[in-house]
Amino acid sequence: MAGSDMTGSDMAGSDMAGPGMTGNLRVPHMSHWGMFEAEVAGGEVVAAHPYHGDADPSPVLGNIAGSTGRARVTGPVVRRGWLENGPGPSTARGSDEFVAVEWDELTDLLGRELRRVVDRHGNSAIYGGSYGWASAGRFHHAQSQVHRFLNTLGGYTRSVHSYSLGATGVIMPRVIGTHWKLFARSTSWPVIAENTDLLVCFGGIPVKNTGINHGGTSNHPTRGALDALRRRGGRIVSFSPLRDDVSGEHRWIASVPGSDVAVMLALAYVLATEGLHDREFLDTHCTGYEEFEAYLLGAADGVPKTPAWAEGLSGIPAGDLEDLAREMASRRTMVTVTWSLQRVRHGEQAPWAGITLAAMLGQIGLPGGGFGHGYGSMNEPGLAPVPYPLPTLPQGTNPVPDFIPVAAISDMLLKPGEQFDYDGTRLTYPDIRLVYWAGGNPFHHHQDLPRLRRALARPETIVVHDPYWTPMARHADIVVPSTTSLERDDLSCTRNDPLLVAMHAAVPRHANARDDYDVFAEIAYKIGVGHQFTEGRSSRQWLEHLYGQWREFVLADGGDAPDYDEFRARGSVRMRTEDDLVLFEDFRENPERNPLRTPSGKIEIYSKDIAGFGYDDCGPHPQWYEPQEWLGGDRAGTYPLHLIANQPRTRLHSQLDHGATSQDSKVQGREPLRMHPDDAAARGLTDGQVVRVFNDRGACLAGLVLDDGVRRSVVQLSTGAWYDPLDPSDPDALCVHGNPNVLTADVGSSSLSQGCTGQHVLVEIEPWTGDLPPIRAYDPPVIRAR
Ligand SMILES: Nc1nc2c(c(=O)[nH]1)N[C@H]1C(S)=C(S)[C@@H](COP(=O)(O)OP(=O)(O)OC[C@H]3O[C@@H](n4cnc5c(=O)[nH]c(N)nc54)[C@H](O)[C@@H]3O)O[C@H]1N2
Ligand SMILES: Nc1nc2c(c(=O)[nH]1)N[C@H]1C(S)=C(S)[C@@H](COP(=O)(O)OP(=O)(O)OC[C@H]3O[C@@H](n4cnc5c(=O)[nH]c(N)nc54)[C@H](O)[C@@H]3O)O[C@H]1N2
Ligand SMILES: [Mo]
Repeated sequence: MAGSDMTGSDMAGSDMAGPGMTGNLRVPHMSHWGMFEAEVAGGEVVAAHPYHGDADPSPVLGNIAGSTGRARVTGPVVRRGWLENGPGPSTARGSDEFVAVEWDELTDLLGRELRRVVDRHGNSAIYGGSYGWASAGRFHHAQSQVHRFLNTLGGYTRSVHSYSLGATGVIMPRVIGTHWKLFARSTSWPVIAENTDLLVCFGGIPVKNTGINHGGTSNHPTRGALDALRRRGGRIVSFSPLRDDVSGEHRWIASVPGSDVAVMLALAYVLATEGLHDREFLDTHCTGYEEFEAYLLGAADGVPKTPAWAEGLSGIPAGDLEDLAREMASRRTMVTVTWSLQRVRHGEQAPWAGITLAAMLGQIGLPGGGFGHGYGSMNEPGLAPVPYPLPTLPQGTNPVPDFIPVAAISDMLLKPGEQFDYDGTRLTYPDIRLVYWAGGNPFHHHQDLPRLRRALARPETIVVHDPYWTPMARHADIVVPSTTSLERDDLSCTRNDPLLVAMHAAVPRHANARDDYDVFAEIAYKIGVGHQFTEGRSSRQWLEHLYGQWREFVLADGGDAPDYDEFRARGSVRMRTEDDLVLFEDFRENPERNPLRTPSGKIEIYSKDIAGFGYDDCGPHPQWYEPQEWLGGDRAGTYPLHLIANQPRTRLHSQLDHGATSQDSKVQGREPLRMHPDDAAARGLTDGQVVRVFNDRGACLAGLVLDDGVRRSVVQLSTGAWYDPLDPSDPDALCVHGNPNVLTADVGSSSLSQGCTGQHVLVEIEPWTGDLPPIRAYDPPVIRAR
């Protein structure tokens, strides 16, 4: 375990927390898309300067300057219908007007409503799953705050796993005993750059995504590592519908979206039939290869998974697959799978088949060989972890047993009392009366927004904390105006970054906004649980307390960390990291002494537990299931374009969609949709035109961008344009802005994981011939005084 030493502050001697060249104040700060100095003038952030140590800062920083005062919730408000008629289901959510109230009235009202629901229906009637990324910073992290708050009230129905990794989070623990170690203890970028000969990437390694890291990051090494690998003579092969999923030189294989598992099986078939697989590794480190091989060769179902079979599904010539399989077996090869491949129906199969293919190559645990999941999905994979726990606000305990897989939100609200399958159990949807959201935007993250709107009409009360008038805030009954991280002191760090950063408030609180912590504390005091929530500490005292706890770990580890005031003044502290990791190196060396946390201690190519569940949509070994939303099926007869709803290049999710970088990418104010010129010509469409994208679930407008780096019959429309219904009172309204989730299906990945499947959807596209409706998404709703 090599480690870099502790060198104290990385910013000592830099111009952080002092005046910069323009004479304006600059303070150190952190966002999920990187560390920066906020330059402040006239009470506003006028520039976000990337941290000088960052090799490849994210362009998303460009959204910050000048944007943080727009679209803000300026004071507490309550929906008129709720205020006048009291709690109850309502289809007026999303089109009703709001009434401005005083803070004292708002916290009274919230306290009383929470008490009512708990007393009458019990704590499980509160949904506090509250998924979402919120902002960087360990203390003011909105999820931690809302969960701690609801726990002091006696708990809430929670959610498990994420929209990011719904399928992986359930399948990988069963196959390799963990899912997070795949990212946090992944083979490091320098090891890949120095050792990998052939990087075979399913979904590419999109550098655009590595700008982001949950909780922040001080460096972005991906682009540099890929360049270093190529300079050494390493090669990159990318299976992807988009050429630019790998930046720079590589071999682009434009396979049919959703066909990756078929391709992986065909590569495995060549290895198995030509004796290129590592029988010894499969015997010593894996279980169930025999069952899988029987399926592969067709003994199980009469269909050998040959390259010719895969050609029919993927469009990739069988000969190319044969050559690639042989090359993979002859060189140091790493197989990588992006997270997007599991955000689809049957999402378990791609990572499971990927690790099985890597196991057959026998290079798992060798430097630069084996398997990777999430290189190019997030900055974290490939970065060195820190060896001690991070400062963490304790969330208390939640005694309520009810939970849902996170993407089952609409199902839960629409089907109280109904049963469903999840990971080998039968769960029952609780009867939710109150939904409490802080730090997330379901109108960004959830599928089939028309259905979500119907679901959100069901509860009696919806509470949303957000700094901005997001579509979710518009659908709330009670809207709590939060500060942004730029208005608060905090501290930030993540498990794979060497810097603990002192985030300094750059600007005063906007209008009548308050920190989530202060709002929760006030409600908690009003209902008699104040001390449990605050433990008597102010925000500033919490920061010092959390820092102090963390400092103990560092000192015990022989490191050097200054006291709190000195830390604030320096701006950051550098931690030790575990450099040059190789994923599963220990397990490879000695699988008996370092077993995986699976039932067999080995890689489970076949899972007896999953066999026991008997699911028809997730069997006991990786296999090919025909997707619903793909070009190979009947539905493509009606909706012949495969839309990829991937992560936006120009922002994080829906955050700061009104910022400069995001706005610069829009076409006539609409979200850009990329299409191959041939597909456009076939429909009489031209570059820069506004188009209508539709299927039987919904429709949106988008701005056309022609690009021959998009596979034919595929279009790409990223997530994140704020939902902007032409008629806000109609759940089926056209979104005039370009939110792809009006089109996506609200269907779980499988009975096993019930994860988000928003990445793929079939659509048709036609010219928009009507008048161009204005974008109103960033304008606040109607708010009246009492
Ligand atoms: N079709 C499709 N849909 C997808 C995906 C896909 O690939 N395709 N990807 C999915 C994935 S991976 C994810 S992670 C989700 C992301 O979905 P979300 O995480 O819900 O999206 P964000 O836009 O990051 O929402 C964060 C919200 O927190 C607010 N916020 C920021 N700071 C604070 C604060 O201090 N306090 C409070 N109270 N609020 C704050 C922001 O204003 C914003 O509204 O989307 C998912 N949706
Ligand atoms: N700039 C930016 N970066 C982000 C985010 C963001 O909002 N903005 N969000 C972050 C979050 S929360 C997450 S979870 C990660 C998500 O990380 P991912 O889910 O990996 O990211 P995506 O961009 O959705 O998808 C990556 C690429 O997969 C390709 N792809 C899609 N379907 C298929 C397929 O069937 N086969 C193959 N071979 N390729 C396919 C698409 O071309 C797409 O560009 O991204 C993170 N990074
Ligand atoms: Mo995510």
